[in-house]
Amino acid sequence: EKICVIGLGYIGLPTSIMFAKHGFQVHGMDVNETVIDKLQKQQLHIEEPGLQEALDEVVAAGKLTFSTAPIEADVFIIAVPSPITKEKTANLDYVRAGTESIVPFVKNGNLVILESTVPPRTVEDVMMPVLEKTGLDLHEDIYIAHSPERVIPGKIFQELEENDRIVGGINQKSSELTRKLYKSFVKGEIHLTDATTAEMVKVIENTYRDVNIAFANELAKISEKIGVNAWEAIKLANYHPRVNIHQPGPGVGGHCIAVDPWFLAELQPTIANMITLARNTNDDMPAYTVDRIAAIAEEHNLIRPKVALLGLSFKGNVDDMRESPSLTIMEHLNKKKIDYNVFDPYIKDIRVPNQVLTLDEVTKDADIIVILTDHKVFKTYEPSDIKQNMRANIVFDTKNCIGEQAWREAGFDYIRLGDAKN
Ligand code: SAJ
Repeated sequence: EKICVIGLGYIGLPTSIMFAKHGFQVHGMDVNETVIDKLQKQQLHIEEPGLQEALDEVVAAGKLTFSTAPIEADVFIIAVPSPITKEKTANLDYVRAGTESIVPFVKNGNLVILESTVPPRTVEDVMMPVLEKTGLDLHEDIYIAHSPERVIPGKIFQELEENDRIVGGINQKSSELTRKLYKSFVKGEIHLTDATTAEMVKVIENTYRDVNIAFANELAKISEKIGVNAWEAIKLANYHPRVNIHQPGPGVGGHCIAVDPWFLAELQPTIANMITLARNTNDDMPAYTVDRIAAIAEEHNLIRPKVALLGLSFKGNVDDMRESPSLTIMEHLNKKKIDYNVFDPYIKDIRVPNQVLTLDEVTKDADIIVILTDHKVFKTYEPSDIKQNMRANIVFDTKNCIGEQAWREAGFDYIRLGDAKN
């Protein structure tokens, strides 16, 4: 069987590789010529553990090819971006264009699968009208399903295989054919439903996480006022068998959790009150973090504080800066005219103003270190060495991830977001 994958990003590329590894002939297409040029030379445009080796293996075996146009196939998988507009609505241009691009190639008996995360009803109301242009009877001649990706960057291959999967067809046969296809590499359960429910399931998973994080952030702010360490309180509450509160932090980044809740809010804005409030609560965290930085500087009588930001990626142990709270924090620091440099050991080229490429440079003559991302490697840094390099010795840990004791012992004033006890 032949599969054509539309869109070769964080989802499309690993998914192409998985199918290529499991007996399919796969063709990957992307409209970005640079991406295709690179992939044809077996070079990557994204970072993910294990991706290079896996790509080399399937390309060498002749199982995966690339070009900027789709080709005829038995199965088409659309894995294109579905970003958000300034007005907080889904931009479905790529989904539309991706679907348009396969219209000339889709024939009787084919299966078309959408993997991109989309507002519920997109398959029925946006994709199907485009597929009508094939002239085929969409309920008789071909099969259509939504099978949302649910993998986490950094562990994509493991999660592609191990996670349960949701498959929602426009009819039973579409669902079953899609399940059979993914069963070639998915070890988790594959649950069948209809297309619109599958779209809903994907979006509410991320919305659940966003609302839960907003709750944690609110608890952090309350804790700071009432003499409590929110991290400790949350940890203890989570020993309850039916409680699972997430962690506070400087904001919610990435291209999923900070985006998908809007896909629901957009559909029913007057009903989605809690979802909207949670989203705004998390979006306010970068400004809150900067207010805390300014307050810390004032409490320490620093007239012109110099801040060392550690962490640019939106979460720990990845190089992905998309929608990172760090970027918003930098904007707020600019507005407040607070001096800063930023360093991220995962990002090895200069991508933003004020970025430096070594720990030494970022801490040089700095007063306050602000930890913004929970990279594991931060815990291996030697506070006493860093101290030599700094002016004042304050560390503000927004992710509770560097280990308070070592920094205190080295003579740092250690301050944690959401903690009134320090
Ligand atoms: N964050 C917190 N507190 C927490 C957990 C996360 O502040 O307790 C922040 C992180 O620092 C980060 C953001 O939230 O800035 C999002 O990170 P994440 O690790 O929660 O999620 P993503 O965006 O990398 O991946 C999510 C995953 N969804 C769920 O866990 C429900 C993943 O399974 C999805 O496939 C992915 O979105 C997606 O593509 O939709």
